[in-house]
Amino acid sequence: MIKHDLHELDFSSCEHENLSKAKESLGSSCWSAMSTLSQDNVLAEPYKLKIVQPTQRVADAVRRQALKRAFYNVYLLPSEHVYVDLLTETGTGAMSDRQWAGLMIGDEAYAGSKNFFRLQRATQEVLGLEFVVPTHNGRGAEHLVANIKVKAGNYVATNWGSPSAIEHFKRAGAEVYDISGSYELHENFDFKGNVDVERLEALIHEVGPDRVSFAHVKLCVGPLGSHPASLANLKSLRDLTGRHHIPLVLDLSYAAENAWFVREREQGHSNKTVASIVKKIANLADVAILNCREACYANVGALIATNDATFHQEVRALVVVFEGLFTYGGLNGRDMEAIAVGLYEMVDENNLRWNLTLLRKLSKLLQGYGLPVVLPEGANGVYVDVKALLGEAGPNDHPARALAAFLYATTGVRVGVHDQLFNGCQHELLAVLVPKRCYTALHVEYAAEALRYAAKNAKSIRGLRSISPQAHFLDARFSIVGTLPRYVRFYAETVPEPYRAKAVEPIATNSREFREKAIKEAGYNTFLLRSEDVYIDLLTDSGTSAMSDYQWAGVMQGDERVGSPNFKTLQDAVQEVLGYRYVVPTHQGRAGEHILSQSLIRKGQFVPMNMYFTTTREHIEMAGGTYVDVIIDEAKNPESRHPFKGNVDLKKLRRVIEEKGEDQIAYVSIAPEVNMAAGQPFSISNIKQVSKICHDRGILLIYDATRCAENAWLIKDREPRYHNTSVKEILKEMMSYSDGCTMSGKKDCLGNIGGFIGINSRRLYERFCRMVSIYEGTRYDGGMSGRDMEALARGVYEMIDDEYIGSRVRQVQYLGKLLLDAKVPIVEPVGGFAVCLDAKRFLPHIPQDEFPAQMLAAQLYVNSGVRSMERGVVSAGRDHKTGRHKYPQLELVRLTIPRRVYTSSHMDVVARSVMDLHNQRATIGGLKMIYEPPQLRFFSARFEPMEGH
Ligand code: P71
Repeated sequence: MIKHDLHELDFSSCEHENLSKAKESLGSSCWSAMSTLSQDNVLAEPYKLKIVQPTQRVADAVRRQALKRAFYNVYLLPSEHVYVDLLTETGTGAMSDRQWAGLMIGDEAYAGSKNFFRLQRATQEVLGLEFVVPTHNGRGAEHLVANIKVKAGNYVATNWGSPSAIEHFKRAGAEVYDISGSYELHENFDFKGNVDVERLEALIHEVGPDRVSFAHVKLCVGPLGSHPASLANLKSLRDLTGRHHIPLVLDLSYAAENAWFVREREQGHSNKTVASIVKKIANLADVAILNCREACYANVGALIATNDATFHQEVRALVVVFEGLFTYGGLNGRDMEAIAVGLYEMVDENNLRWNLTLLRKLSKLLQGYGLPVVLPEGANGVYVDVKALLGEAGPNDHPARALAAFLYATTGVRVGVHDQLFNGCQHELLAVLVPKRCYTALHVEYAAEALRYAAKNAKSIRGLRSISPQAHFLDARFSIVGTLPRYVRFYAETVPEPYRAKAVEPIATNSREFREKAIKEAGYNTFLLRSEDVYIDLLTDSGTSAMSDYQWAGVMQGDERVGSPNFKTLQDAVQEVLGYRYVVPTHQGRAGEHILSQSLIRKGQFVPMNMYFTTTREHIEMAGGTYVDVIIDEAKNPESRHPFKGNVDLKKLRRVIEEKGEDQIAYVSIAPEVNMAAGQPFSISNIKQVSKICHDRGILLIYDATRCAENAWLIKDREPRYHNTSVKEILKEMMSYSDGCTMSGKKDCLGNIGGFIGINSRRLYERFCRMVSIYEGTRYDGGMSGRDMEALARGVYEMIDDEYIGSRVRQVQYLGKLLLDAKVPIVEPVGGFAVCLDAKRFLPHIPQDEFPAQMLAAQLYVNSGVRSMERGVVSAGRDHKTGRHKYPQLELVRLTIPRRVYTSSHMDVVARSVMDLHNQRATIGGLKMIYEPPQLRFFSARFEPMEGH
């Protein structure tokens, strides 16, 4: 859990929820054997976020108004007014990157689309069924099946799993007969989804098999929540229907979850794969329906699959009437492709395990808060028994709906309702349905807090009255009995990420043996690993951000012609957000450094900096300049808790200028959030003075603005005068003290590539432009594509969103806090983009010329697949004059957190692994360098362990 307010964090004394809390809530089974991370103990999402969709907090007044306009029916609320949306997980989850890629290879042919054949193959491989007809969604499939299979006046026996199916059966003239098991809501039984086979048998005896059109069973849904059926139960159902030649229609939308529970709870299946159990279940069916919105992470579509050639012909004949052609069934080619990919993901056990882990976490939290949760936990959500919660004192009229309305109005969390209106459900349930791969542990914690709050304040809810008696539950309208009760404003301790996942990218786990081999082959250099062999990649935050959906929309709007408007968007963004007059695009940061250094430095000149950065110094030196360090001494002491260790030592700065002479100073180069000092910020009061010193002497002050927004946030957090100032304003002020900047667009600006120079002087602008046209591209693109400029421009606006940047930095601080609590030596205070392990204190027995940080990074990878970066003696390189290693004071391993990519659960895994290494630190030895390139050696140097290790 991340505290709302960082001011509350006092690292020395604060008692903070740490890993043991996380461990508790995730269930201890996940935490065993952590030292060798493998697929069997996934603790965090088995994916990273790839596209995020920002969510807005919604003001109280807006929510109340929205609820009124929605006639107190949460299903009628506009989603943009919902903060955390747990209304339904059907069609609302995040597609994988491969599914999104599938959209791009949609073959929009009318007949015989490529994507249909891929879909057919996936159906055969995953379900083991030969024939498939797609339909536009579940209702489309149910409609066709009802139309073909129902004989008017006959019975359809169903477990009441799908309200829309029942509607279709009735419309086709069937008498609907309930064969759902008769379990109590709170009965503790593993398979409350079991079908009442005896009841079906009784029906067959009573009316004769000819009068039963078919049996219809939807797995893992129903009036009690989302409970599975045992394989034995399904088999006996199959035996019965088979004996009487009654077709069995199985809705397999939750077959994978059902299979998971079969393996977990039913004897004799513990060594089977989910995929094999799914196939087994599917093969019990004469007709299978699959709602792809529920089953396979798709936003649209369903399938009818069968081995029955005659039935298949019938479906093909009818699909053209209601849906489309048999090779597209009312779907885009691209959606068929996304479904085909999704079918394989449906039986992916890493995904399933995590989805269910998150649900279990939610259930445990709610139970801990004393809410009456339906147990055992089911497949698609957590159900809260509102009658038990509110008791006699609660309202009689639609209590669950009233509670859902109150929950939304007060907290912005929306949940579903299962009641009489929903499928004639006899209970009053809040259905907390978590969209798959979309929300994180923090969202779930927030929702749990919201539910606790609503439950506590619900006593005074008076209920809702229906004003639309015949309406479907989605459209029903209500008036409120009395008024919404007065309430104490909701305050959550948990601050969830201000976005949800819209696309995810699977990440690999592998064995320790595999990683030992991989790091050896990489010469113990994490730069030389293949990313596909990395589990959690904390090498860098550079170019690794997840872009927002809005940025991706910008990618689509890239204009690749000469004179692209995308440059103008970028120029406007830089001028508006950073305040520079002129903008010179460059393909990334170091290109700007090249141009700047070559344009401003005369051989023999000096560049004072607040610590060096590798590429920046390289370019200064290549231009014949010399870097002079003017950062405060505290920056080099990892134990100093100075809040602004990025500050310039003004005395040092004045001295350099005096000693060298003003005209020997090419410019002063200052970096916000100093990279090599573990992300330490400077303060406004310091930079103001630096600016004055420079400008009094006619010296240019140029920023390396790479992480300027994070610095601004840290100013807001740590510099008392700025607590109530927005990041946007702080940043504008910060930048106003300089004359220009280079910028790597790959960090704070949320681009995957790109950069620019901002400059106020017209003369310098022209000079830079001449260089750009030689080395980069034109002055209107800097070698970037139109789409990248557009995405970057949009990122520049997004980086100054206080919610976003706060959440970003809090995540970093959270990891730091976990490590500090465990007494792991890290650089303090924790900066805004990385947590740095202090290798000198971590491995005091390894001398610096045996590269302790390099080895620590290698061992972290071996331990858990987490990739980090050495920032010590290897990165510092050699002294050009003496040829000897430069021995930097800081010997660090940087755990760099990409933006909007990983979750707090990933941070828990990282922390756990570092602690593990710390416990066994005495066994770790040093390295010797066996290959060294001439420049920026850290990228490609190779090492091997010292003898004896
Ligand atoms: C980082 C990077 C990327 C990197 C660069 C060199 C070695 C290892 C990793 C890049 C920066 C940066 C600062 C403060 C300029 C650049 C170059 N950082 N200034 O931290 O942090 O920008 O990568 O866009 O060319 O992993 P560029």
